[in-house]
Amino acid sequence: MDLEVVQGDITAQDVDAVVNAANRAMRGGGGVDGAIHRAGGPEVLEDCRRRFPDGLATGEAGWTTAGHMPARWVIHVVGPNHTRGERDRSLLTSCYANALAVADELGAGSVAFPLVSAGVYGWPFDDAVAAAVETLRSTDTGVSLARLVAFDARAFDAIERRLSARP
Ligand code: AR6
Repeated sequence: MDLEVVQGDITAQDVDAVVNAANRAMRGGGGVDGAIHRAGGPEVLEDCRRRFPDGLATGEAGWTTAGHMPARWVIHVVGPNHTRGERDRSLLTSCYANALAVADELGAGSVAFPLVSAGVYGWPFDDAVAAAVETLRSTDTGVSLARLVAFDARAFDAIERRLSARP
């Protein structure tokens, strides 16, 4: 699998699936989640209600339509809320592993990821980057392209440094 970093908006990525940093309620929110629901339109929320009437547990992943975005699917994950005391790192790494498993079920060849939990949920930034890169590198998957989407230059530089730290 190719693992790359770009700087930009995850909603604009021309990939099969974009990953959403959602919350357990799965009814929208701020950050990536807000951007995805705005760009995808109301059918994303309708699909969330239909497919996830009880929401989604922390660390898990599930898919909906991507509505009006270039991608075909949104793979929603719920990262741990570090700010509120959810500090079990395996809940963060499982977001990436479970998202790849859902991508495999869908037959998605390319998937764009945000830095899950690195925003509102307050996971220490460098470790959020490390968890993303190490899990995407080590998970067995049929996905051929995983793209980490950095929202700003700081995130881009941090991801690029981590990617080049080891082949
Ligand atoms: N494209 C790419 N990255 C983005 C974008 C974007 N459009 N917008 C923000 N980021 P966050 P979390 C970056 O807060 O920490 C929501 O309210 C951002 O700079 O979106 O998992 C949900 O509903 C940061 O590096 O997700 C939940 O309640 C990273 O994406 C809660 O926030 C993740 O930031 C989830 O918090």
